[in-house]
Amino acid sequence: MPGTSSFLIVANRLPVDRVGEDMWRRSPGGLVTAIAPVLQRREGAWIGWHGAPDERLDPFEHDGMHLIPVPLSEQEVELYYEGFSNATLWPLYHDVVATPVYSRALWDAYRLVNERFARAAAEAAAPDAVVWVQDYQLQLVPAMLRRLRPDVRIGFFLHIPFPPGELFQQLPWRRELLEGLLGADLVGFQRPGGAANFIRLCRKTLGLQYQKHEIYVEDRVVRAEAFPISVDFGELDVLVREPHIVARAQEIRRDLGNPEHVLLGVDRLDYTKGIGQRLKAFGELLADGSIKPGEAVFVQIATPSRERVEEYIRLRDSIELQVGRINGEQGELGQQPVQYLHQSYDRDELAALYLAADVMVVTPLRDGMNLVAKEYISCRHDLRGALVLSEFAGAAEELKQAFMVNPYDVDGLKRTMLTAMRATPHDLSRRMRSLRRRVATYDVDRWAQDFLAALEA
Ligand code: GDG
Repeated sequence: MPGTSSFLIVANRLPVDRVGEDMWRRSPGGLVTAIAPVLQRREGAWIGWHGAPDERLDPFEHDGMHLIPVPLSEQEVELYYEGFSNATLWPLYHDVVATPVYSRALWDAYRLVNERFARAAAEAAAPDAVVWVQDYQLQLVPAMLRRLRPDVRIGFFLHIPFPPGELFQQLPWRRELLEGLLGADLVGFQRPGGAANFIRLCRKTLGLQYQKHEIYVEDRVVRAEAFPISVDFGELDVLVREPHIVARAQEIRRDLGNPEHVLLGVDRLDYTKGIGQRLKAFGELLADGSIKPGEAVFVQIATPSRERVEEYIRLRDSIELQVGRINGEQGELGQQPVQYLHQSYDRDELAALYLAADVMVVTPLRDGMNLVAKEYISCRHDLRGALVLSEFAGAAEELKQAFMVNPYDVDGLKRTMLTAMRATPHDLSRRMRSLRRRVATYDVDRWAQDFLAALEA
């Protein structure tokens, strides 16, 4: 029996975190920030795991959204989520910057959990519903759902990069993954390069014919195209003008000792984000005297992430060692050049930090998009502030006026950080004005509208 939702989001996680018995709060993170507003407007439902293992919950309402929890066992969290999603696909899709784990047990769990999500979607979807499946954890759902419900329109969006064939071909289950995605009517990517990689792989691995963005699968046409995700420019632009945010930004600078330059990094603590690279560059600038003691402070917010996955445990140790070394060698009593915070903050505090920072340092080794870069731009209506941006972030395709870097090139990174610190107000405002035009036009609404218009066309 079909369900009643004419619009469905299917994602690994529900867009909420539990804050007490039956108390929920909208969660931070790229995906939620982007999609929650769309769902509220469309009065649809969101299918996803609620975050606690071995627990079944009934559907519930939160913040104007109908939420349908999918249960996961403790073992599935380990094998499907921490395992195949975050120890296999995540590193494979990010240039193999860590070594992917290939294990049949992880794959079996991934398939099983994808099947459960597909069944939940099939039950909730009204006849001819629109179903929008999100991200790398659920790449088999489109084909599984199509088998159960050939009447629905299925879109899929990949938030992380789609790798070139040379890397993707490592995957023992490469055919199954491609076939899973091809169950969708529209497969969206962050960059045109991702769509091109996918199309080429479909031809090479599955022998499918294609023309431009269209792949021919039996009697169907599947479109593969880029839809660069964005942020809620308007909301941030209004928020940072509020007196309490302005006051907090000034207070942050005071607390840091009013240095000439505040540099800022905001990332999940993830090995793709290039946190070690930027700290190395900053540490060397202090050590070689390019930056005088007390002249600059680097604030690094590293939000806790995937804390049980081995690579992440190692990364945390290595970053914390590095921070300790820099502060130990370059600091003075009461003066620490790196302020490292392994904590989560609320939106207001992040906005105040963006406003307080002279130089935003975004240096991923590979990143689907990177919303932090776009959030920083949205907050700088004062046209001050410099964005240092890795050419390997999806955002680099759009944000050409940023100070571009190759994060693997330490000398280049040092030079660019200095250039950004010393840029004239005129240069900064010229760049920021153009960056803001781009993000204001292509905001998150535009992203969702473009994707859904293409899906429903
Ligand atoms: C994936 C892709 C793609 C971070 N710390 C806190 C916090 N955040 C928010 C940021 C930003 C989001 O989380 C992070 O988004 P990113 O895009 O930078 O990175 P991923 O988490 O890796 O996201 C990425 C994205 O999906 C969307 O498609 O851009 O490439 O990897 O919004 O502000 N938010 C709060 N407290 C924190 O401590 N409230």
